[in-house]
Amino acid sequence: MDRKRSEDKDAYKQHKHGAVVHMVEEKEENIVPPPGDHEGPAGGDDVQGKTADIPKAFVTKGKIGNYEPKEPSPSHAPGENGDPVYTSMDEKSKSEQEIRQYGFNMVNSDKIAMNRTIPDTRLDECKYWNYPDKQPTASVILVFHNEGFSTLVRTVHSVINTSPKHMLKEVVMVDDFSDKENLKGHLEDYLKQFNGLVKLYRNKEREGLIRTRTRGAELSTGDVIVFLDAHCECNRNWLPPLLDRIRVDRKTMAVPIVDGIDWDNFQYRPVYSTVHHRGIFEWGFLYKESQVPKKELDKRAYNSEPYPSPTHAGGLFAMDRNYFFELGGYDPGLRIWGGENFELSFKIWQCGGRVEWVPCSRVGHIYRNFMPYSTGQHKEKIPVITLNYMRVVEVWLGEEFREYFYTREPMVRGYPIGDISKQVQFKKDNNCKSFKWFMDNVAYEVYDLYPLPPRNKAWGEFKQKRGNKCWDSMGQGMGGGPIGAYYCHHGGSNQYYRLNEKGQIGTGEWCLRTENGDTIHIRRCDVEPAGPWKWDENTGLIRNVDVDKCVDIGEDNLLHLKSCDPSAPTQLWDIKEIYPW
Ligand code: UD2
Ligand code: MN
Repeated sequence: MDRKRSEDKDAYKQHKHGAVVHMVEEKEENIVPPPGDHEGPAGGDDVQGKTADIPKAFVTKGKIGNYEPKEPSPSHAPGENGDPVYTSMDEKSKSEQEIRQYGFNMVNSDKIAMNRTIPDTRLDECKYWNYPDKQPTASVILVFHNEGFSTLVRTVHSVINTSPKHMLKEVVMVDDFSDKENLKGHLEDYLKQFNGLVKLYRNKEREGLIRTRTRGAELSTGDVIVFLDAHCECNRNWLPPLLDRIRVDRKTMAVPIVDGIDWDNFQYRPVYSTVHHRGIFEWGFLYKESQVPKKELDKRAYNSEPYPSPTHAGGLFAMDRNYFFELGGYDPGLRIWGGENFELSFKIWQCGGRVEWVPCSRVGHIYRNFMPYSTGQHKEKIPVITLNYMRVVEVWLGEEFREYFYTREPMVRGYPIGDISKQVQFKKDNNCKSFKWFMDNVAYEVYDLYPLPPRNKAWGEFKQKRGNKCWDSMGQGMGGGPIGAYYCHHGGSNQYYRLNEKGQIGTGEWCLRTENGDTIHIRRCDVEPAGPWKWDENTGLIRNVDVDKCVDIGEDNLLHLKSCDPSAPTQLWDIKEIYPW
């Protein structure tokens, strides 16, 4: 695998997997007792104001809500109730082959019914909401590139089975130039059973998920566009609570809670059960989720009501179709995969709309074990994801906040990102608010969870002044074993560190620290002490001020803290900027 490609894949892993969730211990909260009569959702003041004269969703005590489905009768088929299914010994090699192709175990998926049942993962209170009958109609848009067949069509079945008929105008499928044979004529034939409710379009070339979604929106005819990934299973009554928020305020992006479905055994697992979370980010724009500040929750009368969120993971959300286009849709300069979630959320918040997470709407999503497709033939020397982030940063962050991104990703500063004049003009024409406003009023917990990074003093490869070894993470990630020194490859990635004015040494979103006064490990930045480290440019010594020792290469090729010795070539370091582009 060439380095560029493998960097894209690493970036993918970090961006949506593994490091995704800012873990917060889930405490059992008191679930609100059976709800009493209440007109809601209370929402924010602005929403209340605008909606004084239109019908509201409401809760009735002990009486099941108007769109609640009947509980399905239990069956013993594989995967029912979201239970796991397993691969037998004779299926092993076939399933491994499928996993390599799709990132999912299709052998197991093929055993599961198209209309399998999944557990109800909502708060109990969700059953008692009543939603006005008159709702905007929805076009559910599924874009796909080389997806497995049964997971793809199970998504279609699930959308249709779980949506009230009069609310679902159509399912719009857009094939982003797949080359898998089973997605060709066979798919058209399969979709005939839906009698025209499901429409299939195909791209003439690979556009990436972002442009393909915009095309799907253009081809849609419903009032609201609802995007889902092409490997989802919708939970009970997921659609009305999303549409209802848009009915009340058309400038709301409504986001369901995304449960997990296992890529191997297809077990359906709730992501959070009682503690509400919302989407945020750190300064390299890795997507994070964290507990919703109490202040926001307290504005609501019921624990099952929607709450505002700075951003979302990207794949699953509903929006007024015209509003999407009033905002210019996605920036067409974004490529293939990544960053579009930030672009749209920042644009919405800064230009007068809002993003809400809706606890009573839950949809399961299969998280892949790896990205099975390439991010396309691009001439770029940096990952497309980073390039996308740069476009978002340049348009929406403004001078002050843009700097924090470049502090976190100094290597890409100045990389050409193409024309952004249309986006900048849009922001001006619409008097969109500043990123500082957004930070102070919407995403304020980010200040605490991911403090603004101090400026870099030096960054790049930490290379021996006399010798040819560089600091190297040696495949160790956050929480892992000690880092070492290895022959310099000048390619960044695992040999790429930053020293800042506060004396922290960082790599990616993490910091380096010693716990035992001997070896050096990758740990969270907020765990004190992360150093401080002092680099003496003249001698080259890098001293850990806490233990008053210097970084040395041990016999074992790991970095160790030893008594400082400016004559030891294993202790003398240059910090050299690298620009692989
Ligand atoms: C997450 C989002 C995803 C998208 C992505 C990029 C969730 C659950 N998923 O990654 O929706 O926002 O982040 O930020 O929030 N696809 C194409 N063309 C391509 C590549 C992908 O049509 O060139 C399709 C693909 O078949 C799928 C959808 O786009 O239906 C999303 O791709 P993914 O599932 O690989 O992304 P995911 O879930 O890792
Ligand atoms: Mn996905």
